[in-house]
This record gives sequence, structure tokens and C-alpha cells, in this order.
Amino acid sequence: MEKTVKPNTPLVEHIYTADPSAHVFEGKIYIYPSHDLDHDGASTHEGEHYAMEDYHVLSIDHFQSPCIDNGEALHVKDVPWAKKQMWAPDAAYKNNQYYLFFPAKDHNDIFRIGVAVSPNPAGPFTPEKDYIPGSFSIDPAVLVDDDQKSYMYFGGLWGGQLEKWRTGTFLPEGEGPAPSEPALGPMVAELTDDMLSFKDAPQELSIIDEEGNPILAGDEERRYFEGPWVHKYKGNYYLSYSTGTTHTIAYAMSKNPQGPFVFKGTILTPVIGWTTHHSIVQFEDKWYLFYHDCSLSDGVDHKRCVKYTELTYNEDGTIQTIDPYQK
Ligand code: FUB
Repeated sequence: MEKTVKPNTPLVEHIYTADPSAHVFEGKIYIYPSHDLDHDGASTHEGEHYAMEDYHVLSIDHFQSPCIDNGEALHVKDVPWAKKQMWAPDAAYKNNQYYLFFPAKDHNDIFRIGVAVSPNPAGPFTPEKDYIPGSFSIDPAVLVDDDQKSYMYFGGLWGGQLEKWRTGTFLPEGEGPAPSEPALGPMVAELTDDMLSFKDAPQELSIIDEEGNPILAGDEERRYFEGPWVHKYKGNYYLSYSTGTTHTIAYAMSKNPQGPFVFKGTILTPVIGWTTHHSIVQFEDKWYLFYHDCSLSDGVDHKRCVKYTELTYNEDGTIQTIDPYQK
């Protein structure tokens, strides 16, 4: 008999999974993860060891049921513009269909973001022939707001190439700001109603402290690195993200989906492995954090496993810090 899901335990063990984007569609929880491959490639600063080729969509009927692997939903060989490295995806529902947003390197080794569509939340998804015009970098996360406006948040440092786009064009030698300068923020772009393109050029989001000062690039405990996620709770927008080199999931709040966002604190303490990546979703009357670690591979960075745990808000809307290994 298939095992029922348990908190802080791999959702599936037959494949390696990472970067979980969870959504409630058709009354179930659908999880859109990266599908990590079991290979011996050496780790590089550019993340070449994250050599993923396809996506599998996972689903859970509720938190007392098994996790289903719905099979291959999209493969890089079926995406005309993409060459390799199918990294963290997200999904959205609009116009009576499902959209899978995903980054991959194009044939010039530049990360772009593509979209694929399906009538079914589990796919299979049919990709558009080209990437979203004007898209770049990695880790798309899409918020469909209550007024049906949709926003894509994206961007990641280092292997995610965000530093190389500071002038608006790709500079292979481009570098990030000095430690005393404002950190790079994630990008945001409103999507067109058909969800296939950006309405305008992407803008950088600003993350500030309680005094209104920008978080600086040298402030590695708080500055943005990759893996943005935006959710809404009681009228506030929450931007949560990985701090990369300091390995936490941090968050900031705003009254506006396009910021500025005020830094608030840590949602998730460091997990086993270098990367940390998450999503936050409400199911029935509770909130959940989906995240990954490398416990299933005893710490191999590119062989991760997706897990979940419950997330709790304080009365003032701030989020309680989670240590997933605390007994
Ligand atoms: O899975 C590849 C990359 O690792 C993701 O795009 C990042 O967010 C990090 O989790």
C-alpha cells in the first residue's frame, strides 16, 4: 500500500525532487518541483550539476493521503528554444487552463523563462515555441491576484545569471553590486491576460529595512539571492526567498504586489544541502510551507527531496520561524 504523506519527510523517494511550487487546484494540492537527476557531475559555481531535463507533477488529495507522481509533464527535448537545465518551475490557472512556467538555458547558454499549457493541472504541457520575450534568469513564481492581474517574480544570482542583466542586456562578465551598495532584488513583470508574455519590461523589486533603507549586497543574512515566492494573507503581500550563501528562507511584506517590501525575518532555518527553495500555500484552514533538503541523498547538493510542514502566523501577521529538524 502507498504511504500517506508525513510532515518533514520526503513526499516521494523513487525520484529526486526540489524547488517545490505548491498550489491548490481542483480541490487537491499539486506540487511542481524540479526533477533532480542521479548523476556524478562535479559541482560548479554556475550550478552545472543541476542538470535537470524534465518535470514531473506531484499531487496529494489531502494531508492523509499518499503523494502521487503523475509522470513526465514536459521534457527539454520537446521545447524548441531550450537546451538544458530545466530549473525551478511554477504553475498557474487562468483562462480555464493551466500554465507551467519554467527556466532553462537557451541555445546560447543564457537562462530564459518559458511557458507551456495544459487543460490538466498534472499536464502533459505543450510548450510555446519560443521563450517569453524579454525574460531572463531563473525561478519564476506567478501570483494570480484577487483582481485576476498576474505577476511573475523571478531572478537568481550566480548560476541564475541575474548579475549579468544589470544594464538590461546580457553581459557575460557582468558582476553584482559592491557589498556597500543596495543588493539586487528579484524582478517582477505583470503578465498579459493570455499569460504568454510580459505587459511591460520587468522591474526590479526593492527590499528595504524598517527604516526604509535598502538591504545592502553585503548583508548576506537578509539580501535576496534566488527562489522568490509571493503569497497574500489578510491583505498583505509576502515576498519570501532564499538568502543563498546564508541558506535561509527570509521574507518581507508589502501592501503592493510590486513592492517595496519591508524585511521581516526568517521563515526557514538552513536545511541539509547548499540550496533552499520553498513555496507557501493555504489548504482548507491551514497554511503550509513546501521546501526541499538533501536528506534523501545524505547531502548530495543536486539530489534533493521535497517535503512540507505547517506554517503559523502571529497575531500581527508575521510568520513564526521553522526549524524543520527540531523534535
Ligand atoms: O534547482 C536548481 C536551482 O537550485 C534553483 O533554480 C534554485 O532556486 C536552487 O534551488
